[in-house]
Amino acid sequence: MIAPFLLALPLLLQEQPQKPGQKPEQKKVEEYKFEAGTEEFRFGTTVVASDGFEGTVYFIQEGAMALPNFKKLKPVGKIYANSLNVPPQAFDEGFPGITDRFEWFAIDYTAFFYISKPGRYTFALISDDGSKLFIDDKICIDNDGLHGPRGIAGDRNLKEGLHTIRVQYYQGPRNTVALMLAVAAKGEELHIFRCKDFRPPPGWVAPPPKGQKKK
Ligand SMILES: [Ca+2]
Repeated sequence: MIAPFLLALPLLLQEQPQKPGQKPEQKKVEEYKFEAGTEEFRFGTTVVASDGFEGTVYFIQEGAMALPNFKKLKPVGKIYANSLNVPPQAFDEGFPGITDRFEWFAIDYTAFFYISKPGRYTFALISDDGSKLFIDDKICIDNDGLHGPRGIAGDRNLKEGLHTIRVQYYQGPRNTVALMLAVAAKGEELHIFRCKDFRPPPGWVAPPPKGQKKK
């Protein structure tokens, strides 16, 4: 049994610009504490699960100062996780079953999630080194670059229904890592984002893709 982990980090609230090319505005918010939960703190396992994050692992060039262009890389394997909950820690084990590499790698995580209560949601992304959060293919948090544990928050209005989430992460040089994604609906405290908390209601059927006629 792993004890709950309380993380206290100053968070920057980041507002994404309306026009491409502009830098996001950043406001410092109060130091935030949240419980990281009691799961095992790792990036994921090779046990295939279709209802959480699917992470594709890549090797990146030594010396990388930012996230890679994933389209130009060949994947080395896949991992699966219900949440992204790796508090700041030393890391040297790599990915059992995939690779023992523990530095100069990147992971591209994707998942679907369902919003039952529409409204404004705050996300917080903590990483060592760089990371980015995309909701419905639009950037929500840019926490890229070679850096120690750093938390950035961003918010988004979400309609009822199914949404996509993508977290891109990279680890630069040895030996420390961190990757945590937290969420809060309006009036809630930030807590770890767990895919199982955002599943569609029983009996929900996905609408047909755009352009296809209903039968
Ligand atoms: Ca690092």
